[in-house]
Amino acid sequence: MAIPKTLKEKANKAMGISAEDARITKTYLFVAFMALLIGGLLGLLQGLNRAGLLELPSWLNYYQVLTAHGLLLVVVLTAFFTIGYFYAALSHTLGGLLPIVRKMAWIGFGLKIVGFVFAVIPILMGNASVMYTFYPPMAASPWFYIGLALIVVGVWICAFGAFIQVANWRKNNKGKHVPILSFFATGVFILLFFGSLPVAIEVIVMIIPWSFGWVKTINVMVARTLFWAFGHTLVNIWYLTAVSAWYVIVPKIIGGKRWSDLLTRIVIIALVIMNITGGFHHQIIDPGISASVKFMHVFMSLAIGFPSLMTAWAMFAVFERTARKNGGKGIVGWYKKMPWGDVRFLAPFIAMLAFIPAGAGGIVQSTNQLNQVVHNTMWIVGHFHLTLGMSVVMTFFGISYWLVPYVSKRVLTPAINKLGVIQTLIWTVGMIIMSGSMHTVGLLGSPRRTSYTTYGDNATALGWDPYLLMLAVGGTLLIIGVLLQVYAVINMMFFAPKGETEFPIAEEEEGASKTPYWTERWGLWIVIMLIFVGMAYVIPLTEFIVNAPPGSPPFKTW
Ligand code: HEM
Ligand SMILES: [Cu+2]
Repeated sequence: MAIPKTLKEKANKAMGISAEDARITKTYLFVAFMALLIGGLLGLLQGLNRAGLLELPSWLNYYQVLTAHGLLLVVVLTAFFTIGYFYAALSHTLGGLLPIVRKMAWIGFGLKIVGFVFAVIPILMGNASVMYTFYPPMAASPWFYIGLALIVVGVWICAFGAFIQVANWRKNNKGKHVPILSFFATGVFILLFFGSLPVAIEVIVMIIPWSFGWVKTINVMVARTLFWAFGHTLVNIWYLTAVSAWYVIVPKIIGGKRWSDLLTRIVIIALVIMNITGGFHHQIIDPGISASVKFMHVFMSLAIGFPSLMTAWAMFAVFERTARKNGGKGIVGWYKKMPWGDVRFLAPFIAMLAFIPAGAGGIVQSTNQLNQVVHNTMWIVGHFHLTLGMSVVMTFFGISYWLVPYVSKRVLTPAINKLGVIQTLIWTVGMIIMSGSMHTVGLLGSPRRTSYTTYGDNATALGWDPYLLMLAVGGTLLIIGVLLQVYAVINMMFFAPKGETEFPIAEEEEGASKTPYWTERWGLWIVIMLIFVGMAYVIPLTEFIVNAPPGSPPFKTW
């Protein structure tokens, strides 16, 4: 049994991905980059509007655009990219997808697309301008929420497909460690499943009956809390996906070795265990939550800083070691030996650098007193364009330059690589300008989620104008970046020269110590995670329900 199995795995590695597995990832990535294209264009409209340069027509409301921008980029782009990427990784490292797993990927795909159509029609009709957070008591058409529920179920089916694939491999490879990229995938899909349970309860149990009018009122605090138990986890799912490429892919691209396998696995386990428990840092201003519970959530949020610092350390250790091996000299002179002209390195490298100010901003927001200053201002929008729009998305861009050719059986040409380098620089400058002016104008009091207004020519509001103009300048550069990136993906998917592209996975260092087998005890990690989740949420949710204020009927505020 064991011999044909490994033979099949070897064949899979040597001959590249099977056509059926490739089709899954290719389709998921295609949808992800279409979401980037449409979402980016909507972002430009918002940016121009906020700068006072563009008045939206009466049939296209600012909040309608904002809802679509958020949903396309926060849900569609990220979910489709993550699943497409990790399914390719599972296929590559575990010897090809099982037929049942392939089927689940397609059923999940169908449900997500149908769900998206259900959600988008009410948005287009102006019946769902509730933004991607859809906080009650704002209420959209029930079909919007039914669409969201279908998307979540579609994601679950993909998560269970991944679990089946990994469990099958473990059964056939008793005592072996799951290959590192599939270990990352396991962590990500566990978080996706457990993290989306709360939002599924919010949408299916609470909001859908309420928006249909079957129940009259809703408990707003419970709904918000369930949303952020999910929303905060989602953020860290993106992060863990990006981090997987930093640990495993980037070292290979620069010709180096991976950092300690054991410590990498510990970072993954720590992120899975501690993630869901941080949700209240999005609700620091919310009433009815005791200071001690908020403090605990903030503590847990900051605890995630620890594995992040380990990551930063690990990355620079790998860079320096590799550069010195290639003849790099001096305390910092070794940086000259890095492959700066290779977009597969440059994009994720800048993404990592962006995480330094992005993480620092996150610590600011998690601090009670500072949160009062920046809450619901444009600062927050600056923050997540830096974290998601730069750290995460630029890593995804970097991945696309080998993953798209890999699944399309084509190659990255020097011309597209050059285009990618230019794209990376444009995106970097655009994001720095846009996010920088968002942070600044937020500190000056400009609110987020507010279309252009001068508040009757109030002096403070007029003082925001120069920054909002810079925001639009950054946004214009970004849309050029979007167009170049989508062009590169389409080219690599359908037009680049045929050929084999490698799935780059770095080896462990020679003489690395053996990773202990306890790292594979996912059952135990899940139990510990659930204990943490219980600690964080049982008491406040019980209080919200037992001492509930009067519930709220639905409101259409737009
Ligand atoms: C062409 C590039 C982009 C431009 C010009 C742009 C611009 C903007 C602007 C002006 C806002 C609204 C500010 C407000 O009124 O609150 C916004 C919101 C947002 N953007 Fe972007 N953005 C771009 C790309 C992205 C990307 C790549 C992502 C994530 C992957 C992203 C995620 C978001 C999110 C989550 C919101 C918040 C929506 C809400 O508050 O409901 N954006 N963007
Ligand atoms: Cu968070």
